[in-house]
Amino acid sequence: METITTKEQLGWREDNLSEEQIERILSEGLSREQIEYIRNMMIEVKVNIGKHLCPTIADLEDVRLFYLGRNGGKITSQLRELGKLPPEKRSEAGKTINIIKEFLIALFLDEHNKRASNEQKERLLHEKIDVTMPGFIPIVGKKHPITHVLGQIVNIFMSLGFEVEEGPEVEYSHYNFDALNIPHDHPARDMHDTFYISDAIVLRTHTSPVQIRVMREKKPPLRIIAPGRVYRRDADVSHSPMFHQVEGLLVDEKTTFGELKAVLEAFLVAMFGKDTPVRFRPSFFPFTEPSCEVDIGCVICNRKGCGVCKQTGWLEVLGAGMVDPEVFKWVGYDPEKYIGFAFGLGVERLTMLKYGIDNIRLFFENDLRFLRQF
Ligand code: 2NL
Repeated sequence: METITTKEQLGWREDNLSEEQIERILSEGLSREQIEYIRNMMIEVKVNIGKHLCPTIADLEDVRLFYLGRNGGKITSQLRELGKLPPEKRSEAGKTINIIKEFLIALFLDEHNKRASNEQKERLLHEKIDVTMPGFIPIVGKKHPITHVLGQIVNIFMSLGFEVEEGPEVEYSHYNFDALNIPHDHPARDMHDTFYISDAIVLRTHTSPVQIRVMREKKPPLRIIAPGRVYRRDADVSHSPMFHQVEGLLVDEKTTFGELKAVLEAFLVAMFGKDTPVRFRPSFFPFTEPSCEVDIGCVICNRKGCGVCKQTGWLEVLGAGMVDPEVFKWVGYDPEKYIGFAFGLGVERLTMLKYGIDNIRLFFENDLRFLRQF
């Protein structure tokens, strides 16, 4: 059988193959029949991927799969069936089909690249970006009004030298009630007013137990605030079963009621403005003696009298007093040596007064129309 190793032997006038491809074929020393087979196969494939037959990458892929697809591709199948040929024919047929496979892989890659760059050119030609179109405004979150006001309160007291302390929301009734001199028959201890986890464990009804814990661990002087969630069995327009409180405590060897007044006045002026009227009224708490309640001039009606201040011109914003010696005894402080003041405020109530909100439930319904206003 004639083996072809030079171009002259081929005697082709017009080549459908490149110089490199011809050299590659000649290097294998194939028969004329095999070489014609390669050339005819390349012509067939080129016709099938001619521009008008498969203009897009997807069309090209269909043709590629027809020849090179893993399952049933024409060339792939031929490679698989080499084993069925008589042994003396296998080698030459194998070389032939592998050359075709090699040429086809290169051809499809080349055609793919041509189409890809054409498709991009087309797209860029027709795609227009209107830079004058309005953009999308991203939805930006913001702080919950309670978080916002709680942060303000904490910042004001920190500027007055108070440190922030935290403690558990599930608390011993000992720390929540007994330590604070709250008698066993006090209505606050009732199952109807307090969430009991068990006989001895409650959801804290105020953050005072945080201060009890700190006093048990640290010696005076002490200047702390305890912000956090508290729980009471109560629900109406001004009460929520969960709300936020900030309590404060200062303990030293010489502490006066005048200092209590100065600290709370400084806080209220920082919170509500420098001309805010402040007044102290006598009151009672089991954990302070003497005790007082603190009012500010009504921010809604400017002390003329309105529905919010119930025609009194004043709004109650704080409870406070000098720490009862019984509390000091409970935590192991000498009541003859130490004296202190304490205060407490409800964050929801303060926020409602500050913004003129008439229903506490608005804070917990997650209605963005409400929350976005702050
Ligand atoms: C109110 C009244 C108050 C306290 C809280 C307190 C804490 C300790 C000792 C003594 Cl550890 N007192 N806290 C004192 C007076 C009033 O809160 O109306 N809160 C919303």
